[in-house]
Amino acid sequence: MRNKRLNLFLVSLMLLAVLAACGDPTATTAPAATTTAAPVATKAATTAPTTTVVATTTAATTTAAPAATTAAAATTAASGGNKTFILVPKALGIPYFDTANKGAQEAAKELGVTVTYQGPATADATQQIQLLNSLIAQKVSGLAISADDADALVPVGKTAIEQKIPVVSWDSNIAPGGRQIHINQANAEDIGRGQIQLISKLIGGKGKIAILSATSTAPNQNTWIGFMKDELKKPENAGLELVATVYGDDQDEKSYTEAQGLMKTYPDLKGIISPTTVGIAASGRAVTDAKKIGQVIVTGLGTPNQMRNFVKSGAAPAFALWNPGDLGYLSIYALNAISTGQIQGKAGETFKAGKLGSYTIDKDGVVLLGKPTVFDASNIDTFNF
Ligand code: RAM
Repeated sequence: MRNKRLNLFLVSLMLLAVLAACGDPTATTAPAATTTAAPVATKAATTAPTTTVVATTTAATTTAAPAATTAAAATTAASGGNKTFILVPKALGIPYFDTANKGAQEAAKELGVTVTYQGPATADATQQIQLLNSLIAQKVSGLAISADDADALVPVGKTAIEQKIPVVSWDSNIAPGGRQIHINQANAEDIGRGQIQLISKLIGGKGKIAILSATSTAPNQNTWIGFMKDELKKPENAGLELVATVYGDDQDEKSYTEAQGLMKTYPDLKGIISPTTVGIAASGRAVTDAKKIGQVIVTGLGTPNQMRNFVKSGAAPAFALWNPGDLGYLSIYALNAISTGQIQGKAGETFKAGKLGSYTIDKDGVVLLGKPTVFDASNIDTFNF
């Protein structure tokens, strides 16, 4: 009798274990797999920034790919899709791009696709092209790229499109021909001219200013700088003198050193415009460390979380940006719309992008996210990214 009871107990235990193992795989595996895929890829590259991109790619794909496949398999069961899109930033390890990836993951969940986040260790076009070639060879379902060089990426973008792998650029454009759509964060002219208007307001319309940019080939920064220079030609900006444009390559230390160099070379410098989230934060720190708060004013494009202290201290009283999360979200919706044949990337076509609403492709193949926000002491605490 006792044996019989024991046997029954053991059988029940086994049954429970089997039932637990057969539980809904989409509920448990999919979210875990999706969230591990991205950080693993990021960590592999950021902890070893000196490794070549090939090593980075291998690390990212060997570790991220199986997880991504699991997620894809799980979502296939739930929604009938099995696409894996890749969100490619200019470089890994930059909070702005990490936030874009968060938005991309949100879109992926809504669309029932997988998005992995893979990029070069530094903002370098050659490394980015190597990575893209490897992703094409893996036959991924689509590429969303923030380009390190507009023209250098055209051939690789063309190859992908020829192989039926849709390509959108976002944030930093690939020249037409190398992508089907470009997702632009905001009107480039407004961004560029707005930067000069902002510094003029902050330093009272008079004095020496310098630009601390990202890399010298960065398509987005170069376009904005073009408009800044044009804005400086206006009579109302005659009091502003642009003395230098330097490049911190979207690397924190290099940007910091460049900001220090500007203050040394131009002791009477009044302002630094840094149209890059990496450069503006490094400039804020350099001005603070040099005890030049109020003497050298920093502005540009930054993330509220990185700039909050500099706004409060007065090192960077105001700056601008859009929501990078929305940019990543919209990019994945656009890529999915091409991938599913809803649109081909032609002017006038319209697609839906979840919570953001409908978007239309303009005559240049560009989709515009919206308008930038100016952050200052009055609103900085209401933003968290
Ligand atoms: C950096 C990158 C990115 C740019 C922002 C403003 O994060 O250079 O391309 O859009 O700054």
